[in-house]
Amino acid sequence: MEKSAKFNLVRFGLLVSAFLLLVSCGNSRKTYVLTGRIISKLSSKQLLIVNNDDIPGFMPAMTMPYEVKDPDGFAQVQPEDVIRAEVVVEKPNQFYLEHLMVTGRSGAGSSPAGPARHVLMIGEKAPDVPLVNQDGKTVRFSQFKGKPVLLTFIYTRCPFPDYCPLLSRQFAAIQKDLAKNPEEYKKTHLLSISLDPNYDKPPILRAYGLPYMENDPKGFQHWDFVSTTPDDLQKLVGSFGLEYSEENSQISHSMNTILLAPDGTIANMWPGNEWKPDEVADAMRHALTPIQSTDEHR
Ligand SMILES: [Cu+2]
Repeated sequence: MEKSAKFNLVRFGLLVSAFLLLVSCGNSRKTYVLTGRIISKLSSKQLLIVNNDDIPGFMPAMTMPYEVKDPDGFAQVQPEDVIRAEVVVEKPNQFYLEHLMVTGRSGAGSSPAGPARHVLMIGEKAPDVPLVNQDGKTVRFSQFKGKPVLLTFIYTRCPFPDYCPLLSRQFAAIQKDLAKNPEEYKKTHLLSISLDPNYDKPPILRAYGLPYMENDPKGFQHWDFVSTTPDDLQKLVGSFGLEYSEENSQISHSMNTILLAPDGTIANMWPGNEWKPDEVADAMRHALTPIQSTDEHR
């Protein structure tokens, strides 16, 4: 098994090199979103053999090995998992996966123990748990029906500049971008959900959020900072595929930013922190304008 896998690796490696020579000209760092199913896992090399879907501009649909530079992500995946990840291409022949996220499980026979949580996939509906915002008011996803809602998970005490503070800065950029068009602004909404419900009470969320809206509290009409009960938080992070644990008031967490379509189903997800605010703002605008079909279905 191990031996034939190695043989295949060499074969795939050659194939992949050939492809990359064809498709990559520059040597600047590029990222692509990969979706696919894990065929096997080689822990000794931190390699995954993935049957990836078509990755426009990078690789047609095929089964090939990927090096993974995300030890936590690597540890949590297993064969048969359907994943979403970022392919980082540094040079024509150098690429690896980052920000791994399990979005589903393939194979009809599920394990007898059964997964403790169901990670939602695109098109599925998010659980409508009550959330309490910076003003102490209860809000729910369902009350934004008809609007695309962008949500992410943060906590106010997060000490890592590249984590929650970065996500909040990116949300601030999206808020500003959408505000340029009052119609779009009115019909969209942002939500930052706290990963630290015991500490992030309404006044703390309010004080945290204000600077991200240039200290204008009117910004809260378009961007709520919310927390929920620890139980409901577990439900949410489980549904959105976040890894999160708390130890001595230090929270370690992965990142995922989710776009809910106007009907409350998941329209898109951006794991990690390397997405661009304008790309996400564009996705929100896109979700805003339903595709007008001129075809008559009969
Ligand atoms: Cu954080």
